Amino acid sequence: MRETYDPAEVESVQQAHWRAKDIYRAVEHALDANGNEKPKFYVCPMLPYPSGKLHMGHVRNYTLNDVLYRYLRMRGMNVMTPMGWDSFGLPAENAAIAKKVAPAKWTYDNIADMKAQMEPLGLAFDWSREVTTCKPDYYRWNQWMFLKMLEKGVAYRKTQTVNWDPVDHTVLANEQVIEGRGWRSGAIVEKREIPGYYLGITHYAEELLKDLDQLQGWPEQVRRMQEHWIGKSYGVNLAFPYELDGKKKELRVYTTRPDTIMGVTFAAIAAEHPLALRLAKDKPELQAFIDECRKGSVSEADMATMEKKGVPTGFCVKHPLTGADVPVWIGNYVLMTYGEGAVMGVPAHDERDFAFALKYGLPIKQVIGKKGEVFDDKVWHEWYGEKEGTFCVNSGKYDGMDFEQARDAVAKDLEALGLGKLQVQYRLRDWSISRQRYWGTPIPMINCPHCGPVPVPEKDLPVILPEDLIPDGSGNPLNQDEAFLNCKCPKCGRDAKRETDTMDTFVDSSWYYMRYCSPDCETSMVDERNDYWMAMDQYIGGIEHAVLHLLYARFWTKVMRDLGLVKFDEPFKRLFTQGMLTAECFYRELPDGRKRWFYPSELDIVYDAKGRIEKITAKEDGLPVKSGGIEKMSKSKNNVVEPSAIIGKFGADTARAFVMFAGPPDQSAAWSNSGAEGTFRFMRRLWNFGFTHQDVI
Ligand code: LSU
Repeated sequence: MRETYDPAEVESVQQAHWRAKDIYRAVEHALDANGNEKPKFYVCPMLPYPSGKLHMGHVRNYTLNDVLYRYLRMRGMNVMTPMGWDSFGLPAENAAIAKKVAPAKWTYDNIADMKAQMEPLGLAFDWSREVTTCKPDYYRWNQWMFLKMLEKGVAYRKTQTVNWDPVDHTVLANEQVIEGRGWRSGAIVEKREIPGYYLGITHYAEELLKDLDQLQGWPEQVRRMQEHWIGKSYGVNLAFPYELDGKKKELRVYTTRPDTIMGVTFAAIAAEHPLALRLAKDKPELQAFIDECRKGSVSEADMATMEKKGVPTGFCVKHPLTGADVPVWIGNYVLMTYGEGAVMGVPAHDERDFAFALKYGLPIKQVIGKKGEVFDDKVWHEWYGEKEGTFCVNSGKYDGMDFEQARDAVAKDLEALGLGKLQVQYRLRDWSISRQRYWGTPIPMINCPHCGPVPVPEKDLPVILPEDLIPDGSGNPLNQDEAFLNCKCPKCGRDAKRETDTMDTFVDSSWYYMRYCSPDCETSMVDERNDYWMAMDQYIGGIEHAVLHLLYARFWTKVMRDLGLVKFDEPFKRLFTQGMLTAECFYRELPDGRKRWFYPSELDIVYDAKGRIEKITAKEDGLPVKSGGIEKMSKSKNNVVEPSAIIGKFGADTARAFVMFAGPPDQSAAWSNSGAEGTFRFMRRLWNFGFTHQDVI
């Protein structure tokens, strides 16, 4: 043992020793010294997108994982922890467009770079289990599962209104539409009716909700977020009858507030509602409004914030209980894809309807009262929308009833008339997995001009994605790739075309953690090794995946269970969500009001005796620079701390110890150079202590 602490030497020698002995390879059913089977423990961090740069946030996530691994291994458990690459998706495709290289090359190069950046950290990963989701030996099982889901009716094709970017020629997910424009092209997003494949996650809505109770090892916050997302509500599905073209028809709406039914003063329908399209035939001005509504996004969030507009159709439906005329409006805030594509307008007790009625001078009729409160029909007050501690007024026989009494009584009366019934509804929508993009798992379907969409036979899997195409931003290059495109219909044998849409990348992350258990299995998606390691004992990752990834993975597991592939209901017994790493950022205001952000290395920073900043100046001109406070590490603010720089300066043990000492692991923690130096001094003291006492240790 040397007297001076030289992390570079210690770490490289030690890591070479670990590698030579392959000591992190995990084996099923390992035995202890007495020949007894050790208890197993599967701890897994969320795998990275191979962006090319390892982030300090990754270091925190993976070090937490590593510490738990080492602790439990020392406690005599058979611990396994793997690593892999979430390597399909838009970042690779966009980088490919910008750099004019194939996304495959960009991705594989980045994986190699990131692996090289991870290596010096000395993490205890069992690399023999590495999973790369963009490789055919992995994604073939996405395709296989898709076919199984299709057989079971869990996967299906449907044409639905989606966000369409007219410049990038692709469908955008709701979160990719920012203020009505495509996030990449900036083009005003249009609504389009596009066919795509959906996974029936809503079949599992009730179980996904109920099983949250099993997940006591998850943060309460994450369980609540999933509960909210699933959004179970009890309401009434009811009909407003009308007559048109000599036929008796019904306008159906769903409401969670049947207690307000006597306050209905209008009905609003979506622009694509069949009734709207029918009425527009007689009234051209309606068609103009419908066309206007076609622009704009279909996200719920945008619906909530956009300016509400509407046009009266001049047509009336009948109130189901009173028979009174209810005027029908077309409203830009009503979505065809949510509920029935029509809503009952109760302006006195719904904030959106209230704004709409004020704007268009529609009657506002109070039907809910609260003790000691006076109703005012000019200004919205929170209590108008409440259903706790309120009672019906101006509602005839329902007067005085509370919410539940009124809901049940109204439902009963509607049912007796054959015009409605109680219905449970979920906010959760089926998962749209089709992406009009190249860099993803090909959807294993063949479009035949005679037979329609036909599934690729199982024996022909995988459908291989060509890796040499270079997208230019004008749409999916698979559409131009004859070798990929042309095939024979498996049903009739005539010429057909392959489906060119690919799957959402969240499909890849829905089960990668199971593939780690049997990464080399060629005959099936998972094998008995998965039964040994799963369910996972501890999952560690960011809170940003609280809803999407963690919900999809739970759903996917339940489908696998129903196919007899696994025996458990829930994939992750315990979940830990680490906090973000933050760092101070520095800026100077430019004459035009924008901010120029400086890297800390471009500055001279003078600290006072207590470590507080006294003065900041730029090296280039000696003029003052301001502190922008502590913010999430972000490229745009130039406050990203590079792990390799820290490891180079202080060694991996300091980087690892710093992120562990920086604060409670579930809370955000601020990076500071002085803190890193302090940690380094601590490591040196520890080394000196070991050196001094080496004969005792
Ligand atoms: N590939 C997905 C992903 O988030 C995960 C998959 C399971 C859907 C954490 C930080 C992040 C996550 C950062 C892990 C960057 C991998 C990452 N992380 N801070 N990939 O590469 O904490 O929460 O983005 O647990 O700044 O690192 O992140 S990722």
